[in-house]
Amino acid sequence: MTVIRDSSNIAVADGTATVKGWVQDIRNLGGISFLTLRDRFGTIQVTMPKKKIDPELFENITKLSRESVISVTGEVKESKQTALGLELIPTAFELYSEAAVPLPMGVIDKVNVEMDTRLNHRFMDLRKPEIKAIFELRSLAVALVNETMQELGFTCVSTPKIVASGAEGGATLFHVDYFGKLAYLAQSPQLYKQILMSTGLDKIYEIGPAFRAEHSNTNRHVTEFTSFDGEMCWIDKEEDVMEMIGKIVDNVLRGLKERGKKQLEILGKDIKVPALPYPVLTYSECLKMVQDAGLKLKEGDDLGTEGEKIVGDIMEEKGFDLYFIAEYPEEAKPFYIMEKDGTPYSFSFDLDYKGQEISSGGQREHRYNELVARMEKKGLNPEDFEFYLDAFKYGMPPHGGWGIGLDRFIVKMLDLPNVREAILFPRDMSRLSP
Ligand code: AMO
Repeated sequence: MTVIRDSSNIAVADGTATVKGWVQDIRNLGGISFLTLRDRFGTIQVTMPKKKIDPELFENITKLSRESVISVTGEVKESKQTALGLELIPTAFELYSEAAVPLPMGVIDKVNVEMDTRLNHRFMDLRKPEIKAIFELRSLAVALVNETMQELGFTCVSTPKIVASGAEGGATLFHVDYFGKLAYLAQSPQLYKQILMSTGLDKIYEIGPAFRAEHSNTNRHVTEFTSFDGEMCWIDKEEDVMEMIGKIVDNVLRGLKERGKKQLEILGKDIKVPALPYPVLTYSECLKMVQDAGLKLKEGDDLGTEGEKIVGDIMEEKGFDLYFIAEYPEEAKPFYIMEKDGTPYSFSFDLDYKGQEISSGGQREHRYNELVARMEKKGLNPEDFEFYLDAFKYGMPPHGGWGIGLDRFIVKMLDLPNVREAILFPRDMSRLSP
């Protein structure tokens, strides 16, 4: 008999196996007891007919506390009553770590536990297969991004996270005391991915942490998120970047649907893979939709959570989950975005997924003088950005790029209610641990 679980966790010889894991549950029915042992693959039933088992072994196993970590060695038998089709009749066991009683929260109990309680005891929360499955899918998403980007000829880079200037506005900068000097935590790799465009590494990507001192507690903002950024040279227009994002997102969604079947089944979810190309709306069209729905927004305003939701509902009715919103007013976009000459608009876009922004990007201003002028228009001092501007003085190709919030991407893909569900140990205004 061969039982394949994990080479490190089960040894099968002549129907004898050793399985290591957590005691999920013990049921004593007098003459027979059952222990459910859980590992990362699922559960296996340890069956203990009292009369057939050494009395001391029976006594020691059945008095174990839930969530203790043990190994059980025994005889593997086929069993029609168990989900795995197998059961283990123990001949020996070893206790590695005894779990204290009571548990801070249950693993299999069907009671609703508040998100705060779950996050306070995240190690325990993650023992639930449906929570663990989210992070296995997230891991697969990262692997698929890496595969896709390498295939498309992008170079993977890592840029500094302790920085001298912020790119995404002063309000969300975290200050760091850097040996007596003021430094910041990087809000995005924006400045560095653009500097790299002047080097000949003309297609780069990064998956890394980004920090924002967000002063509001919402279900879509955290203070530390994972950003999947890309930047590419030689573009003619921002549509070239949008086409590239479409290709990448499509490949990742297809891969997740195919290779994440087991986890999706545990979660009871399916992934819809929208057809390419994703539709493109303009900001002005969206503003009108939102105003028609009764929101009091004026030209230049951010669509905001509510506005994005309204557009999302309209697009859902038309059968579109993923869509671009392009041509934002230049005043709504950062200094590094190129203005659409002679208009109040810019060569920028957001990618929205089921009524929520998951990415923004655009064509960058690569012309030195225009870039400095844009900085000044936004009230920034070009002297604070010398290290960045230098790269624009000595030959900078036209370029563009994007930043996708990986956490939000996973959340929208799986229809989770809160961005924190896709982050192992989320950080927000009121949470700094675990
Ligand atoms: P932006 O500021 O729009 O653009 O951020 C890009 C994407 O990052 C995610 N995101 C967040 N996710 C969770 N919590 C937050 N507080 C948070 N803030 C942002 C969102 C968002 O769409 N440099 C540009 C990108 C570019 O042009 O290349 C930038 O950072 O999914």
